[in-house]
Amino acid sequence: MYSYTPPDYFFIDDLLTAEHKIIRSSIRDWVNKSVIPVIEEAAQKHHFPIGLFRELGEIGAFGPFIPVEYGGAGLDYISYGVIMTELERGDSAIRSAASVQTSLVMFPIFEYGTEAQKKKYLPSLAKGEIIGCFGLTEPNHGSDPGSMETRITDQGNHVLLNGSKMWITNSSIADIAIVWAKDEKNIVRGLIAEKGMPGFTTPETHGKWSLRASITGELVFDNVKIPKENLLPGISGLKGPLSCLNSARYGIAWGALGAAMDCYNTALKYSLERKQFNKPIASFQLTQKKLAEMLTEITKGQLIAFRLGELKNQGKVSAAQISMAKRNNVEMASNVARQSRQILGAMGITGDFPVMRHIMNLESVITYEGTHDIHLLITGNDITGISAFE
Ligand code: TGC
Ligand code: FAD
Repeated sequence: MYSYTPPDYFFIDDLLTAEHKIIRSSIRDWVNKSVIPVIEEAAQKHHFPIGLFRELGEIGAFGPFIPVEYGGAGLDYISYGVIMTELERGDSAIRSAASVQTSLVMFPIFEYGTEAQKKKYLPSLAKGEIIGCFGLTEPNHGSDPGSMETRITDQGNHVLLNGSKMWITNSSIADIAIVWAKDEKNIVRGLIAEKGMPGFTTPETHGKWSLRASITGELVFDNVKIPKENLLPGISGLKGPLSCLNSARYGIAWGALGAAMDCYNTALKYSLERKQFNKPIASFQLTQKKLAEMLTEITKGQLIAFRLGELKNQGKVSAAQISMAKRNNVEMASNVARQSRQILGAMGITGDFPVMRHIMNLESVITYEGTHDIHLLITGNDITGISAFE
């Protein structure tokens, strides 16, 4: 019987409001009821449980910080964070679905879209009636999106879109795609491509060993006519997509805590129950060292996430602070998951426990939204004022 008691060694709960706790409790209940019973089989079968999409909308996981008038919940960023933690405790794929819909699709429409675009798309995105995806990465340009080759050319009342995007979460099930492409002046522009537009295809990527309960694929554009009213008028330049990434990376910094806490919780429980040499394995110093170090690192990650949330709520957070938090918390979760697997011995590699699934998922999380090393270089740049990217 699965049970979950998240660690809170430094009483971070005392810093949360009653509203944060109510939100967390309702998302936790939903994850227990709707995600935990199905996620292992979905991951084993490399299948996204699509019915969960509507449910994510119903529980308010899409656009929690978007104003109520556009279908969001008008909540603060710590609320967004605790939602992401609970979802990723279930599986990174579920958090990914909420990250993309909220930060990479609703956020750019809300921040940079026209009033007509906001009214047309945001309420149905919030309810999970339509699915969005975000196309920035290309086959030849991942860490360096500024070199993208996807192009728009002006044709009067529409633009023609040509190029391709790769590694796109939810590409083949998305109704709309936020796509970033360069115009004739080499300026990055954002636009909304819709499923079914002639020349727009979305081949799926098969055979992933990571994020198996999430759909990943391509976006291929062959002379796709995009009406000018589908351009996002409020932004131009690479800072457009990068500002969306700030929001998603913020969510991941919180989300990774959920995976880490689930692994810690699993290892602690198992080590108290599993006996070797006539004693619980939790009684051995080497097991205690692992558990103590896991809890220490989780606690540091919780403090970073909470402070990041305060800074974001106050409008004071920097992109570099978000990078540090994403990098630290994902690496921490990955290390905690591996230590947990060690404690579980052979059982750790089975689907009877969530640990191996978290380990595999975190291999994607440490790469997407900026790799581990790119975030290190962002911190280096922030400290020294010197970019080491080129
Ligand atoms: P650089 O010259 O530094 O900057 C270009 C312009 O952008 C501005 N800028 C930012 N603006 C907002 N937020 C940020 N974080 C920003 N970083 C930079 C900058 O001020 C400048 O503005 P302006 O007005 O002067 O033009 O750009 P660069 O070409 O040197 O690249 C910098 C670098 C490497 C940090 C950046 O490109 C980067 O972050 N690369 C990583 C790419 C990445 O994270 N891709 C993620 C794709 S989406 C995804 O993975 C979704 S996973 C979804 C899921 O399933 O959860
Ligand atoms: P590369 O950029 O080729 O990097 C390869 C290696 O080189 C990395 O270790 C990197 O750190 C290193 N490297 C690169 N440049 C430097 C440098 N200057 N200095 C030092 N080291 C460097 N993208 C989207 O646009 N939308 C999505 O929805 C999306 N979903 C994804 C889902 C999954 C499951 C995955 C795995 C990826 C997804 N991505 C998505 C793509 C993701 O953002 C990219 O994979 C990521 O940005 C890295 O790009 P890359 O894979 O091309 O690696």
